[in-house]
Amino acid sequence: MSSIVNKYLQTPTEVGVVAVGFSGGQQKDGVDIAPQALIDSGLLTTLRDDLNYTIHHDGVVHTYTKLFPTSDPPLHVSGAKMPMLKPQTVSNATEALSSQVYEHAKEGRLVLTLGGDHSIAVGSISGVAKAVRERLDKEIAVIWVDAHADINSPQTSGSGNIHGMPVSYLCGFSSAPAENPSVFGWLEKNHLINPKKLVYIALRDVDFGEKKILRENGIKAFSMHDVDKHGIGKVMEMALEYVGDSPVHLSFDVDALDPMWAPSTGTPVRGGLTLREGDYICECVHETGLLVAMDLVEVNPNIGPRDGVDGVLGAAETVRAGSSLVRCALGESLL
Ligand SMILES: [Mn+2]
Repeated sequence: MSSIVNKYLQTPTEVGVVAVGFSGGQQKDGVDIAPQALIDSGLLTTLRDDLNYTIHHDGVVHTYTKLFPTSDPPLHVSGAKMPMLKPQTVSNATEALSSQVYEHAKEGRLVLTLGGDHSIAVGSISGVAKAVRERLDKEIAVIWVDAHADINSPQTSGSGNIHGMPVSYLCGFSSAPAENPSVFGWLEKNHLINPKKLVYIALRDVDFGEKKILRENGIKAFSMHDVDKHGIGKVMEMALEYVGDSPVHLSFDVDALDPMWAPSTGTPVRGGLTLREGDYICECVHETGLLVAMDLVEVNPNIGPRDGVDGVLGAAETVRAGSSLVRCALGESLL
């Protein structure tokens, strides 16, 4: 059990786990089987047996298929180059997830969301933001660790994939489109985050339109350039100073890690974090005692070179890396 005292959780030894087998925010199958792969690798047992957490988990990997509309055509939004893909599917799934996460967070538990693609952060972060406002009258800070900024609006997106847009919706830069107001129409003001309390780490593949959004809104970001320049130690010092004493939601996209460490992910980008640097980020966040929620997303066990015998090479490695990140954020330490 960690010796760090958590400042904001009412029951810091309890973790609410939501397993989200959802891939609708992008095009590749497989990211939906990640939660089961993480659980099968022993992640939850380790949290219980080695880190002494009480785990609240319904034992279900949620796919939300009952909530999917029978037809979900691409949504052409005014001013957009590409239509939004599976808009109602993503909206419905994240709405349900938001309530699930909210139910755990309002009890004062740490919430761990296992994805799934990164579109699910619209659900997890909104649920935590709402619960923390109600319970503590505070705004959360979000530490978004990712190769990508995921802050496209439907207008700036070059693909229409919603996993590249969650931050835009969470910041309130985008909202339900006039062409179909039921898409993310469920997002209320108390679900949103303050862009001034958002900090990125490990960015290295940011679209032109996203760079403009980051600049114009003065959003704090540490790219891989900053990690190279200052080292991960100094970057974490600066990132945590920026966060101050706000409750922290850590949203970790496994593609923040270099493909050498996490090859099985949908949009790998070379030049990323080492596994140790990723673990270090999580250890530092744990040590603050501010962590109230974590997402681990974009592990895709179907992606990677095939060896013809056991299936995908690199999948087990990526699952192990993801599992390590979660354990570090929840208090596993080297000594
Ligand atoms: Mn992402």
